[in-house]
Amino acid sequence: MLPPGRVAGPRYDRLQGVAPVAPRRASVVAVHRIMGVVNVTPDSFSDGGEFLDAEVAIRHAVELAEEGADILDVGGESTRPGSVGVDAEAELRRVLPVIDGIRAAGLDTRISVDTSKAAVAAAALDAGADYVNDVTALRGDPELAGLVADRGADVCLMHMLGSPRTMQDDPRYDDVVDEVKAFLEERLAAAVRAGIPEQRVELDPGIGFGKTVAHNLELIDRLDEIVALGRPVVLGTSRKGFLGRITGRDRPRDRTAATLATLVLGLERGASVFRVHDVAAARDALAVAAATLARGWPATTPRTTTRTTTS
Ligand code: HH2
Repeated sequence: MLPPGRVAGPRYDRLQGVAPVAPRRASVVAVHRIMGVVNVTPDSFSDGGEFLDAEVAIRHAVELAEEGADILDVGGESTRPGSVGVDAEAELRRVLPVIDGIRAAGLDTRISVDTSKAAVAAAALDAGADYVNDVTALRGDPELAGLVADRGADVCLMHMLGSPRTMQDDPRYDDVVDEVKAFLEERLAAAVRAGIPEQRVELDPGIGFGKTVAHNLELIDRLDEIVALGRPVVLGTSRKGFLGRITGRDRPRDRTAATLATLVLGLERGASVFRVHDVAAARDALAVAAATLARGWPATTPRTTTRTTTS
């Protein structure tokens, strides 16, 4: 029996030895997930070139899974401000061996492929990916929506103003949150019209994609308004430039602590999926934030870590 005023929910059922209370925001009840970034690129803004070799990328992916990633987001094309993109062949040469290698290593962690191209998504899904993370929200390739619908894959639709090449050239909005929300609502409707069940769609405000520092901060602060659209919200703040502008940290890898602040704020406002480079740190920060909001913590570690080798 729970004491008066205390509620059980999906997250709290897993907690042992503590009686949970209602969270401050009802949406926090949903279980959060960590999406670990696996960039197989020479030019990503924070880790470009580090994991271009497939073996190194596979080892990195296995480590992220051991650290607590629920999803591994494998990408072969940088979308950093000013980037021009690569063709499907080059992207496939980068991501396919890594997806194959993750599955060959015996990991059953979900894999998303960070692509806007139907040819890349099709091959990635064949190789064992389950989820398409499209920063163009199905606007980049007319074939992609139909493919996602046919394959029954999950999809993330992200907001971006313009294209990566031009998006940071003086972005302007009357009300950034209202405009991002209207865009995501329209793209969700388009996805459903293309035959993708609404339950398979997640939404992302696209932090840093055609936004000033002030726009990013307002989106994080008012994230609950995006959550109100009723689909899980993905938050991708990890190591991004606006954190460097605020903290004075020039090197993206020095922005972990700054990133953690945004995760906690995002969780409290109801975000569900956190796309991060630093999975272990994110896992701890989110665990403590979630326990605080739930007024409870797991009596035992909820995740068992097993070592998997890729050789
Ligand atoms: N951010 C990046 C790439 N993909 N996908 C979603 N859904 N949300 C994001 O915020 C997002 C994303 C950019 O980060 P990163 O992959 O680290 O850099 P790059 O694009 O330079 O490879």
